[in-house]
This record gives sequence, structure tokens and C-alpha cells, in this order.
Amino acid sequence: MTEPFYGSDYQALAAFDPQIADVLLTELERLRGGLQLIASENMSSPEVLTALGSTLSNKYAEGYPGRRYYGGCAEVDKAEELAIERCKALLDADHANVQPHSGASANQAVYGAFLQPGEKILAMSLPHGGHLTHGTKVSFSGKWFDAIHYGVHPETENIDYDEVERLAKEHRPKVICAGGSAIPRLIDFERFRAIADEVGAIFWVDAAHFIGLVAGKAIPSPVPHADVVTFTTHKVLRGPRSGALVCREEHAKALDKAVFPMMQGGPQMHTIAAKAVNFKECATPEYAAYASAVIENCQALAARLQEHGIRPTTGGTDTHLTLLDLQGVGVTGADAEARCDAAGITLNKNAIPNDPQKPSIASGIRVGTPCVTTQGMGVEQMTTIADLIDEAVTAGDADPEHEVSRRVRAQVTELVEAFPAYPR
Ligand code: DSN
Repeated sequence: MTEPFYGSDYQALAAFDPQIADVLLTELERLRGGLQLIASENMSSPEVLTALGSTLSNKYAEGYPGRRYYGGCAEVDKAEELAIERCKALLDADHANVQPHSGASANQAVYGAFLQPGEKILAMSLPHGGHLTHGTKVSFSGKWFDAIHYGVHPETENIDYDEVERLAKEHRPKVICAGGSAIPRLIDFERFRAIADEVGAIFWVDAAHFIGLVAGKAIPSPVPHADVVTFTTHKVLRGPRSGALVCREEHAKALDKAVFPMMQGGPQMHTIAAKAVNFKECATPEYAAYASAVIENCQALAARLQEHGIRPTTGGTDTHLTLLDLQGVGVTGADAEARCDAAGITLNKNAIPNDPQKPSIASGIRVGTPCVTTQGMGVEQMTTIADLIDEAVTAGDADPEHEVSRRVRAQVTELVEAFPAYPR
């Protein structure tokens, strides 16, 4: 390249705004210095980050490629067309909309396309693993729509499909939603489709958590079964922080209109370019191997934690996350999160099904392997990580100076130095 590229120039930023430059650098050091086990996070490639830090951020481009409300969109049109085509090919979908700013925005579009205020949706309850935008009272989805919630079976801790069917027949919802943020097992999309067909409902899959595993062909796809599939692009998928949706051709117009102009204004063209880069990455054999390794690692981690008496709900995992019940070791989710944090392990407290604790305390933690797998760790390292989690949770302290915090942190440092994030 002969021209200077404007963007990603850290030195220039540091000269102008040392305070923000310092935040950028210390956040990078935080990422590098500890174990990142939040199931919904990942580490995008430098190529994705370069597209994000580009002058495409400047462009207004309301509308869709070839049909914009502003001039000067020829170049950004190319980026969006590439993103759409790559997304459709990756997920074998009829239609893709790559403009949603986030998973929540993509979900809003589903409500906008298929429901009128006050109409019914059937979705998984948040305390059983659902999501805020699936009809919780604190979200637009529960304030403006009539949400009915299913949960997990008390014995299997897996989705109670009989309950889904019973509630669907009783309430006749316009939309049935599958997916959530703390579901460790595969979802039976065929069963959901059959239930939706029985009551004439739209079948929506919120695949934010697991779409990366689908893209890597590591788990079955919801796309052949669902009317619409929404997702984020920054979780296992490893793209920029954003959202997207794919749908059947018959719903393309309604969903496009619901994304813009109903729910959003100008699309973020730099992020759309970064999504295009990410979809290209996800179509490679390397990414497919990564997606399988994420699951293998998570299964190894869950199995080892179980040996320590930290129980994976549902008995294990088929995906990138395991939801762990800490009641057997007598520690709350909040305490476990704080103790791990002090020891250099970042994870989050999480409600478990039928949790006796309030959500801000919780009886569980959610642990995921997207980041550590990106760093190249394998099943051997998962055993070490499980041992470190166990030590921090059961013997540790929220004080970073506590001897257990220090001891675990030293081992974490050794591990992340052997498998660096964003190698220098
Ligand atoms: N915050 C996301 C997660 O952690 O799963 C869901 O929106």
C-alpha cells in the first residue's frame, strides 16, 4: 500500500488524547493478562478491527445497496453487497440483512415485522436461559407485547418441549421464539417448527450465542426450519460487535422494512465492512476447526469442573458454554465471579434454572470457551483452567492480594503467556 491508511494509528491518537489512548492500551493488556471466559465474548482478528477503524464510519447510507437516500454510496454499497452475499452463502439462507446494530436491534425487527403491540409471543423465560428482548417486563418486548414464557424441565434442565406445545396451543402466539443466552444444549428446531406449524405461528430463532458454531458446521443449523434467525456477530462468530438476521424469502421485505426505516436510521458502514470480513473468515476450514474445538474444549472444562463438585446443569454441554451450579460447593455466583476476577479469571454469575437466589447474587456461573480457543488452547489447558476456577471459587477471595488470588493469578499468567491473546 502506498497511500497512508487513516485509522488504527495508535501513535497519533496517543499524541492527541493520551487519556483515551491509555484506556485502549490498558484494556488490551487486561485482555492479554487474564483468562477471558465470558461465553458471549471473543477476540476479533486484526483484519476485522481494521475495517472497524476505517473511514467507512463517516458515511450516511440510509436505505439498501442501490436504493440509498444519500449520494456517494457506491463504495459502501460494495461492502454491504459483499456482506450480504457472504452471509447468505455461509448460512445457506435465502435472504440476509446485515444492518442491525446489535442482537437486540435484530430482535426488535422481528417484533416490528410480525407483531402489533399487545400481540402474543411465546419465548424462553430469562431465569431459565432466555434473553431480555424475549418479553421481559423491563424491555420493550415485555412492555409492548404480551409475552408467555416456557422454561426447562425440572429433571433434565433442558427445554420442556411438552410445555412449549401446551402453551402454544393454549395461547396461540403470533411468534414462537427459540434461543437465549444460557442454553448449554442443542435445541430441537424440528420440534419447534412442528409446534409453530400446529398453531400457525412464525418460528423465530435467536441464534446469537451459537450462530458461530452453525457457521463452522459444528452443530445443526436452525436456518432450514426457522422463518427468521437473528444473531450477534461478536460471540463465537468472532466478528465485530454487531447484529444481523437471515430469513426466508417470503419475509425479506417485511424484515428489511422493520430494520430500516422502522427501527434504525443510518447503518454503520464500517461495521458492515467488518462483518463482510468476518463472514469471509468464517467460511474457511480454519474457522470450522475452531468451532469444533470450542465445543470440545467446553466439554472438557465442564467434565473437569464436575469432578471438582461444580455441577454443569443438564449434566454437560453440546456448545460453547456451560452453566454451573455452585450450590454443591456452597458459594454464590456473585462471590464466585468476584473471587475469579481477583485471580485473573473473567466470567459471569448467572441464574440457574429454579434459582433460589435473586439474579444479582445467583447460584451459578456461566463459563464459555470462545476466547481461550481463539488463543489456541486445547483440552489439556481446559483441565488446568477448571482446576484454577475450582481453587479460586472454593478457596479464594475477592481480595486480589489474598494468597489464593495471587497463587491462581500467577498460574493464569503462565498460561496466557504460553497462549497469548493478540500476540505482540
Ligand atoms: N449480554 C449477552 C450475553 O452475555 O449473553 C446477551 O445479550
